[in-house]
Amino acid sequence: MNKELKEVRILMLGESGVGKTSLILSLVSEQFLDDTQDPNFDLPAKLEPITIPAEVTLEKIPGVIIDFSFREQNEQDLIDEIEKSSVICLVYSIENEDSKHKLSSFWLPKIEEIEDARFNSNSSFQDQNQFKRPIVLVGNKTDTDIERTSPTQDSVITQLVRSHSQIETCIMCSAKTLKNVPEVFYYAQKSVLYPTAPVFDVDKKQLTPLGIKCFTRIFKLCDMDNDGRLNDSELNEFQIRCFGVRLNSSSLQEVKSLLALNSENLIENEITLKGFLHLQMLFFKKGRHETSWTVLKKYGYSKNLSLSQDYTSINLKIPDSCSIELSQKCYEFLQFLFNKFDKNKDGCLSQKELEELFSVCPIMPWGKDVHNTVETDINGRITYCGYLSQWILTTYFDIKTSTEHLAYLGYNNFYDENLNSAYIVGQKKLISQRNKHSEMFFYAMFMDEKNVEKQTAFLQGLLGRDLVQQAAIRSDDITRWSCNLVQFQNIEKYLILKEINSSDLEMHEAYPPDVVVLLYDLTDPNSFSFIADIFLSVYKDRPIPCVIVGTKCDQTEIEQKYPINAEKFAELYKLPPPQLFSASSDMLPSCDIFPKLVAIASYPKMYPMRSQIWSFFQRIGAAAQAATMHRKKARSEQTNISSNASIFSQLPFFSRNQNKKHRPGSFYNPDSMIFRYTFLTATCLTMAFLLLKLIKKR
Ligand SMILES: Nc1nc2c(ncn2[C@@H]2O[C@H](COP(=O)(O)OP(=O)(O)OP(=O)(O)O)[C@@H](O)[C@H]2O)c(=O)[nH]1
Ligand SMILES: [Mg+2]
Repeated sequence: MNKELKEVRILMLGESGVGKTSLILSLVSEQFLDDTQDPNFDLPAKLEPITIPAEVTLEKIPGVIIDFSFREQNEQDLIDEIEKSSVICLVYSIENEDSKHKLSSFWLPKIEEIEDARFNSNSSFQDQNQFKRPIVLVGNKTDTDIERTSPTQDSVITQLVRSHSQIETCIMCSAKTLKNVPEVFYYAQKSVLYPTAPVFDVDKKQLTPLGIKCFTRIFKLCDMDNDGRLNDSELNEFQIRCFGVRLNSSSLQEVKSLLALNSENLIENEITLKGFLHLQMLFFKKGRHETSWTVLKKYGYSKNLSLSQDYTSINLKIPDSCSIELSQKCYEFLQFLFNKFDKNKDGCLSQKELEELFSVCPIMPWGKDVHNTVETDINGRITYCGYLSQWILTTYFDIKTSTEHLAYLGYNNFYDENLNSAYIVGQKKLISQRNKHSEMFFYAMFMDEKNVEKQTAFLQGLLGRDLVQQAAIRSDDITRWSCNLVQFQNIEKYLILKEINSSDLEMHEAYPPDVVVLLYDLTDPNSFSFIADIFLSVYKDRPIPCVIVGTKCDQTEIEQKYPINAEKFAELYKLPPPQLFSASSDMLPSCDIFPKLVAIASYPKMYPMRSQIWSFFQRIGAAAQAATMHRKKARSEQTNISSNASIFSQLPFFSRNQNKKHRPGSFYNPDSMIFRYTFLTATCLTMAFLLLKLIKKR
């Protein structure tokens, strides 16, 4: 059912006296009201609009029949009515040659002129492949010449149908004998609901390029195992999805024998894309437009063959203060897609595989920069984690685009439901109300705009790339985002890093960050004053956690030109102790900063207590191990901490990470050593206590 179409508006046009009003009256009253026989009856020039109730129409969409008469109306009325109509019934009388010739000399050019003016005034029509409204040619008064009852007998009419693609069909009828009168209105409705022109080229007798594109997408979505063919089970699923019934074996055989006429239509008894397109073409050739249109509509297409608004959008109430996240169902769909297109099963999507995955979308949505935004393997192929990261990023910042892509990729048909279930209304954007169990977090970074390379280093650090790897990135492909899965204790979160500068401060309102990272360059003496000023002017009084991070910690630190140093500054404003970061290949990238950011964002309510909390934990020596997920080594070294542990015991030991030489990827963490010693001592003491108790009892 086409929800976008509220009614089918049928406009009756043609020369005066051809029988437009009579046809409508004959349909409604089921009898011919003959004004020539009854001197007391005068046919009105024009009837009021007549409604055809939804119950008796195709697809339960009501119809409205509009009469037109130049006896009462003028040219402007004609323009207005044509613009409002869905279909035009262009009537001529077979007993009146002039009414037939006026079709080509006046009516068809006039309609075309009005359509063209509409197209030119709204260029988006052409962009969206909007199509001109269909025309049904109606030859009335067949009762006057019983020899001429078929339009094919008339060379003028045959020629007109050939030369005007807008003419959907031609039908002969008689208002007097009621012959074919209901059919006139049935075909008019049909031409609106199942139009030929967008899908099938009548002249060439083949599918239009746009029709081919749409059916190719449908074929690819149905080809669940991505082998380029539809097997019986895929074909049956398609059949059930579109028509609600299975294909019985004899109909299946019938379809296949029809296709077998061309060897390219079937391979090993399975239907190829060529065969599928051939089948759709046959439906149009045989006038079974509704069969193909049922398929097209099921896969989201509206009558101009663009995906309908209903199919590509969501209808969810998202309070201003809330963000939206991908649902479990959506993750499962994305996982299915990944597996379907990861043909060589190497756990990564190569550029070719990625292009195939998105080949059902109008354009390839992920540019080259995606390789520098999310995790890839050493050959630059996107890993599963990287693939999900990019979806999360797009969803967070551009839900409309993300939703459209899901629609093109067939989410609606995969689950046979709309896109609402692809999302959950997520965490509160306000930091104080945020739910710590949300799927992901968002971090903003703030940096000195003059030092662009620092930002890239930090963004790429999240992806585990050192300076050597970063040097290979082309300047055009440098991004201002990155996203990766980060693990902090037993919490796994996608961490989004967004680089901002002083001109992007309004980002805070639209996408409030969980944590602001203030980066300064340890080797630039003016660097700290910049972020200190930013903190004091922008963040001091905001409830957003801020972390100061000194970059290039592999180099010799130079004293900053600022009255107090970073540690004192952090202490004064109750910030966590400043952290260090280096992207140098012989040091890190020092990825331990990223789990710490997750830790802060996980417990934002602790933030107002700021440094007291951290110093308290420093004193008691509680420690937690944190590591980024994308390093497998880190996984195996991970300490298992009970998920029932109190919120306090989960807080990371947040001392400044000293400028120690770490083996790349080893994630050696002095904090976790303290934890282990504490744990060992506590265990020994408990055991000694139990032993003493036992001895005493005896
Ligand atoms: N024999 C015959 N006469 C018809 C038929 N349909 C209409 N007429 C007659 O043709 C004449 C014109 O019919 P109308 O229905 O008024 O024609 P119209 O197209 O509405 O004309 P305008 O309102 O002037 O534009 C009337 O006398 C009708 O009785 C038909 O099927 N057969
Ligand atoms: Mg009339």
